[in-house]
Amino acid sequence: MGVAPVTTQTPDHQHQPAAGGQRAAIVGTGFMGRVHANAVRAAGGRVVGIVGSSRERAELARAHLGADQAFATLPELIDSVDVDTVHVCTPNHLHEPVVQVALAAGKHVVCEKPLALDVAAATAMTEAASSAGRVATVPFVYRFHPVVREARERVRRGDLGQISLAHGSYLQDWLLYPSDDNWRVDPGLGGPTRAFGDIGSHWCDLLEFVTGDRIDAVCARTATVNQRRGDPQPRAVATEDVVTMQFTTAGGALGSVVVSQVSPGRKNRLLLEVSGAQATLSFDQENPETLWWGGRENSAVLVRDPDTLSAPAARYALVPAGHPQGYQDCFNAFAADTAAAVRGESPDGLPTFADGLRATRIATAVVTSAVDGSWVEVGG
Ligand code: SOE
Repeated sequence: MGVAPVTTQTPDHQHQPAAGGQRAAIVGTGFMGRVHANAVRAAGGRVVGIVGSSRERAELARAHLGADQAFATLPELIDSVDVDTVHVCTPNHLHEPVVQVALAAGKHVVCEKPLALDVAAATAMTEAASSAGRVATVPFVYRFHPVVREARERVRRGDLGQISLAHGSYLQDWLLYPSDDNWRVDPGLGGPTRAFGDIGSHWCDLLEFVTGDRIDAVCARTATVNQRRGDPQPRAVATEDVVTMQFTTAGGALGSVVVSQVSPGRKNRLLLEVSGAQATLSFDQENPETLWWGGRENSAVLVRDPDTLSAPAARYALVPAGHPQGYQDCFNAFAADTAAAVRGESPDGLPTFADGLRATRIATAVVTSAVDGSWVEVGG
């Protein structure tokens, strides 16, 4: 992926968002690039350019993603077309250099998670976005399920009572077999934690988003179930397939989470359950149209019904109950709120680089704990 230093000064007019939507550039030609492209268009924007690891790959992806033009490097794209926002969908090790190039050119940025390979890089990116005065967001998109907003609103109102316990899991199976492989497996490209950085980060973000509480210390164990991967030439694997983590929160709750990319039959099974003095809430990302609300006398399954949800949740309910919404809708809402932030609005609950930095701090504490076998303060 080309990230040579930017040599051009950005004309002032390029800082103005296009009327009617964002002019977006996408860096990266994989699955996530397609999801971002769909979201940009759904939010009324246009994908004006795509950058790939080579001109040929970019050109192949251009037609597939419906982008206007293909480029081999980001500086080349920035020099050639007017762009408001750069979406960084590269392997993780390129997030920092690509983001820095985009910010130096005065662009707003959306960067995939994990934001960076370590806390120093995530801090530098967050500070660079802040001093550039640009919008910088991270797609922790499960925040945009309407029933997640409902859960958060009920916690805010005090309906749950004092929270004592939080637990759950994020389970997948796409790396089940030793022949399953991906760039995320390589720590040089994906970072020192794979399962936790990739999907455990989503769980922790959702917990902190819904409860408003913060994980303050962790004690983790990791295991690499498939010690060798690759077909036809297996190689040693240095990143974990599964993680178990216990934690405490600043608000005094206890919790635990199980993270796995080798759980047969589980695809994106993010389960979050939180118990307070009055009620328990339970959210399952694979069934995101409902929220379980437990009480000592009565329990209920709440339906994503725009007519009955609280206002902050109904805002994200696009269609009547019974017509399911899903993952791409979350991404579309995230892109729409990012565009609103670029216009100077402050959408509630928009995940920013500060949240990406926060996730990197937690992931780093998990890695340290798994090595040391001790409880580790998250800090920050
Ligand atoms: C792969 O594990 C992946 O695409 C993650 O990177 C996403 O963040 C998650 O939403 C789905 O699974």
